[in-house]
Amino acid sequence: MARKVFVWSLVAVLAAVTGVSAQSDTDRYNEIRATEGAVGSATHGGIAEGSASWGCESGAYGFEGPLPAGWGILSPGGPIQWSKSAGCGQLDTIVGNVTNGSGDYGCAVPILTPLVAWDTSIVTNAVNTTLFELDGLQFNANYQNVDLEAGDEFAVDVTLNEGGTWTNLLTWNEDHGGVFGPGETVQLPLPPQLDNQPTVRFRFRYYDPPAGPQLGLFAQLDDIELFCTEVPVELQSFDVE
Ligand SMILES: [Ca+2]
Ligand SMILES: [Ca+2]
Ligand SMILES: [Ca+2]
Repeated sequence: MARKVFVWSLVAVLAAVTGVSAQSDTDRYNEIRATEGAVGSATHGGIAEGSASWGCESGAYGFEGPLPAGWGILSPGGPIQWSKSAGCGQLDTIVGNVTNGSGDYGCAVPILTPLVAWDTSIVTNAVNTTLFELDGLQFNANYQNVDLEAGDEFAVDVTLNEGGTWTNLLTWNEDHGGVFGPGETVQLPLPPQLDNQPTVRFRFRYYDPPAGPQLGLFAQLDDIELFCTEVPVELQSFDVE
């Protein structure tokens, strides 16, 4: 499954998911978005953690079981945090999974609490991409934007240094999906800087960037999958006798 071939049309996908077409993937990689959030302070937000990790050959994580080993919830900006299906209360009972996925899903629902500041991320385990080229990150999502002073955003970031610096790969500040579905299936191309690295972690961040409390509705995630191509060892190194 991990070697399933996708046609990752870089320009088309970037234009579709971010509205950006002129910027190269390297430019986007170099656009440092945020530095806060060392992964060591992540919790599990009340979701159980399993023993199997996620990565190039694990297939998708669809929130049906416990979190993959090493995943965490990082919520430095306030009381709202990603949780799983039933933890989202009325969003789950009234709306349900509107990501294009099925069954359980990840969700955060600021609209169901009093107005507060928030900043919550689902952070993946550290993936060792040695001997792999990363083809792309795929996930199902639904993001309901509130654009009062551009107060809320959904972003996907990556770190190669355990949260010391995060680099932005995608930002949404507009609706993606309908309140009652459908959702959106995202195929995010990944820059070559992520290939052949010892620790690659992604985060799915939902937050309100301006100072103070902002209004938010909800975000949902499901079926998060990394697509990789294994690089044959003979192309990486050879013995000299
Ligand atoms: Ca699911
Ligand atoms: Ca917004
Ligand atoms: Ca804020």
